[in-house]
Amino acid sequence: MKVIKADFPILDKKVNGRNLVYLDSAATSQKPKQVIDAISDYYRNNNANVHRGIHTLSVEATEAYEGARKKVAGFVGVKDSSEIVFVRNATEAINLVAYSWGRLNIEKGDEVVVTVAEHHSNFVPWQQLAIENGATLKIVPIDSDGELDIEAFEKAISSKTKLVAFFHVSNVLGTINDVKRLSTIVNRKSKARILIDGAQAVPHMPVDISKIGCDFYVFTGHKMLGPTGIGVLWTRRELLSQMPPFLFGGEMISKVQLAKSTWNELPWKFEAGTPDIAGAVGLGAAVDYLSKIGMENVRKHEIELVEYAVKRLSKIKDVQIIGSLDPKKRGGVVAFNVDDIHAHDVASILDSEGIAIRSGHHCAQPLMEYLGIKSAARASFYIYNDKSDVDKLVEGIEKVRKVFKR
Ligand code: C6P
Repeated sequence: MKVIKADFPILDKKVNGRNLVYLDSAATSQKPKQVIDAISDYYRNNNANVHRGIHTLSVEATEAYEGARKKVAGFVGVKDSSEIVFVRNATEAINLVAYSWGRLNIEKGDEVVVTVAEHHSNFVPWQQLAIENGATLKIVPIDSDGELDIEAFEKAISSKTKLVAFFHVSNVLGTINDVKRLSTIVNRKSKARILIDGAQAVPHMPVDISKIGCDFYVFTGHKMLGPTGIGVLWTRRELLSQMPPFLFGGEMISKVQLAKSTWNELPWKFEAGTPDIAGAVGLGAAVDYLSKIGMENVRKHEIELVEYAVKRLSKIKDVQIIGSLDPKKRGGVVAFNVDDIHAHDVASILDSEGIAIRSGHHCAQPLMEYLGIKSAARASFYIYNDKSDVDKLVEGIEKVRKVFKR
């Protein structure tokens, strides 16, 4: 894959007098000019509210918004685009399920299964639901290689299980779950619903939701070259039809009377108020951009980069890499610690060299507790990174060691 840094205007920026080396795409990706231009073009030429007006601009805006939904559906193997609900982000998608489906279906004595490596967004909503409705939250551990303990996973599922929620790709370990295999286990052992958090998967590898065997799949636009403020919930139509609305008000209604109201068709029943139209347009452009490269090529590129990063980082004295060292088993994130130096110190020295990484608990405090660490530094890669970025990271870490006299 050819790395096209020139498509990403922000990569020309100097940070602390150095060329920016952006290694924080797992937090949010940078945006190519094609996405920035699509959003700007929408506001310049087509801006109006959707589904409301008869006038030309409103028709254009509606076409742009619904066209983006079709693109997104096609990108993840969904045939019926009315199963794609636009929300703000992955977090809102999970909350939508927890509030709408969860509070209706999970009762005292039921069990909800999650893994210890979930992002808070796929942990706290279920923990909260379990507390409120008197259900039990079961937490599946990981092994020393950062892989899910499949035996424990299988054991955790029973006839009492009502929901199983797990990540597709971990934002800390990089671990890629075999989501099809996990879904098969759940479907064989129970009637539980399955929710998959694809926030770190859809931007980085081919994902065909129709082949997984899950019930809910969520992802977020800003990590896949799209703008912030737009995310996606996929659910089967049959399930969506049974679920009550999450938010009430304009757009999501069919008829409002003094005594009662009825709900709009799918997916608009779940899209209350004026949606993020420009966000959807931007996400559509991001999908076009990624499709042109090909997700197989994106994945291949990241395997190469991670392989190189793991090779170089493991040669630095005092660097401990978290998770598997096998690049084929992990996504484009490499979390690490440099001896006992706090990850924030690592990140701020790297920042002084123009290198952006994330540090801290990565919104995965249960995992940090399980691993017995307080924080970690994390470099995460995407299509605009190349091996020279890894080299700069390595030089930066050597500087950290020098500053701390290691
Ligand atoms: N992880 C990270 O730096 P939102 O914020 O809703 O768009 O995405 C939440 C989310 C859910 N699941 C996983 C696996 C994630 O990695 C994230 C976001 C960022 O790791 C920001 S905390």
